[in-house]
Amino acid sequence: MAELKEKIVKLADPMQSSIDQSTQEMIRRAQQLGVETVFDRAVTMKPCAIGMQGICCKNCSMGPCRLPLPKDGIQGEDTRKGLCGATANTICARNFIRMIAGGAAAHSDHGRNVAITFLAAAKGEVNDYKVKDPVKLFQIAPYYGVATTVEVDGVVKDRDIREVAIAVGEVAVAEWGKTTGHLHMIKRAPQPLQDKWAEQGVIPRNVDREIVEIMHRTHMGVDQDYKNLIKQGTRACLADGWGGSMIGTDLQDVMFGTPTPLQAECDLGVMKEDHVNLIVHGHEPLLSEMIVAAAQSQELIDYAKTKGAKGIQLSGICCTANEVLQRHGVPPAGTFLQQELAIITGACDAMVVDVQCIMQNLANVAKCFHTKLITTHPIARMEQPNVLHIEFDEHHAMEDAIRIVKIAIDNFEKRGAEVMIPRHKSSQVAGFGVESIKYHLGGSFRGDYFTLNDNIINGRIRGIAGVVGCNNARTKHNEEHITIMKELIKNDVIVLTTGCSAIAAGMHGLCTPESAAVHCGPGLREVCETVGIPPVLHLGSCVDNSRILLAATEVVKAGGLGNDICDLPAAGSAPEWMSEKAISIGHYFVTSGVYTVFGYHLPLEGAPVFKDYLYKDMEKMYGGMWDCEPDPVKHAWKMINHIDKKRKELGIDKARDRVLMDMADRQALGME
Ligand code: NFS
Repeated sequence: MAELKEKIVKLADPMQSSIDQSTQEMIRRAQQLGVETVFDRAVTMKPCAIGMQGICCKNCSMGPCRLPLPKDGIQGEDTRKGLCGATANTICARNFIRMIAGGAAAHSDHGRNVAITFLAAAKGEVNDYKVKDPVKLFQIAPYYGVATTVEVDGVVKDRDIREVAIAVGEVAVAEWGKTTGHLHMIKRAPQPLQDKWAEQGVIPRNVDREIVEIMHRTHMGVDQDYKNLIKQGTRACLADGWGGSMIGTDLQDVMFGTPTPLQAECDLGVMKEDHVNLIVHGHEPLLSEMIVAAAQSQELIDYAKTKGAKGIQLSGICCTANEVLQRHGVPPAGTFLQQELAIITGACDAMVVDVQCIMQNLANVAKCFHTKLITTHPIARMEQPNVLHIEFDEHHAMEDAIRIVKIAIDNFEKRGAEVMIPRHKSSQVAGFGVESIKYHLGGSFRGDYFTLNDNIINGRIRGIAGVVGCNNARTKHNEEHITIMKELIKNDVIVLTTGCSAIAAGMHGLCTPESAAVHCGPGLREVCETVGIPPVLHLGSCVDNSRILLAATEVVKAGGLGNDICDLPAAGSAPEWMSEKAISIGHYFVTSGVYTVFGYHLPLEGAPVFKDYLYKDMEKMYGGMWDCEPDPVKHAWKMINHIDKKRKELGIDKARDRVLMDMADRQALGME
């Protein structure tokens, strides 16, 4: 530890690094113990200014070619070029769509693993997974081109569940590599949006092909037209949002249960000093589902007691946290930026990781404590000797899970004296989805999106915002997420959230129905209080952004708010984005018709023509467009202004004026 301390020249200021007390406390604690964290590294290492502008090309060994913008901007013709002649726009577009390829690959490979396991479960080849939600299976089957009924002797009957599951599984797995046709899920989008995609020629063929084609087109000397390059980026991101991610969400719901709202705690304070603390971190819920079951088994709880613990406290980090939260109420211990801090509590007996968003430095931090760090995925291993690798296999999933929980229990006794768990935790309601929004805002009587639409039309709800995505050590942890969400709900915009943004909302108390009275404008508050929902609805992990696409489609279908997603008074946001997955998500939101604002920065500044194409021309093609605004209040207002513009176009801006300004009018509208 002393060695580490010497290496760090400058340390992060805890107060400037995060708005969370728990995070601030743990950064301070790490510094006292001489354990380096991402917050300290962000102080010592500055990002590359040319890379940030998106105009460094390292796709061949004649480079890297760097094309920074001249200090006084471009005067006259832009003559910048790399050795091969590649322009700034070409380089920037190549880099941008390679990010889309990375993001779409990560989400979609997750979806593929789920689909493969689902098919094996349907065929009875694995014992630990089953169809838990046959209702959802029958609901989605038609989108996979699978019939749910059969006629026997003139009588129409439901098909056998196993038969339907096998057929859905086979179609799903084939979506990654089929040789003809287009992705099935595209048909779930509103027809005008499908028409736009057809007109632009961007309907994805299969998931893998669109990602591979990005790598081909961006290879040295292939596609040299930024418009054509981003067109392929569009195909690939649609193959993510309306493909790999959507299939992942669908089949996880069928196998593990469609989430329904439930209450849970959140933040590092969910860890318990007198319990075995096991943390699941990563993204794919295939193993973590089994770990939840194992950790709740009486046998293992009793085993933990024999080791002197009062029980087993399971918690999560990143999107695995969201997966086990939304289906089982397992509390998230923290966001992406809190992963090292969870170990620094000294109370983490084991952290089990699968894929994505796992910092390599975890192994260095774990070395300073008793924590067993366990990798489980064949594609994500760590070289350090203190890391244990237990390769997860769906054929003996439960066995693996039991082994992992036992390792955590056995490690409980080895804890050192240096335990410090922050006391902070908050309560939240999570587990919303397309189905539960329908139920909560439509009621069991109506069971549809009409009530939500009514409330948007009459102005109680000004609009809908999707606030999603990561944390980024280059911004103050959680500040942008929380400031933007508060500004939106204060102005009657209901927020749908996923990913680390959702964990941030949970930590800051925005995912409780009670927060409506504290933070909301009068219209949204009234709706939340009447139906008992939080103003910020937690819709799950980042692959569950597909739920937001489908919720938006339901709003379109319910009527009264235009014919397409781009007509809705809605906007998207990723305030503290960090990963390539966020770029893929951002672009599928834009090309599905959503005005999408990113915080921090976008790697586009070095290619103003390409940037303009994304910020302005996209709207003409798809109805949505990119934007970037690091200031959180301005960021929120860009979204609100867009929502107001859409309300005006729909002719419902007047209703809102009356609602908020004149009580008599509200009574006349039957709203009081
Ligand atoms: Ni999304 Fe989830 Fe978090 Fe960002 Fe990483 S966990 S998939 S990428 S950091 S939101």
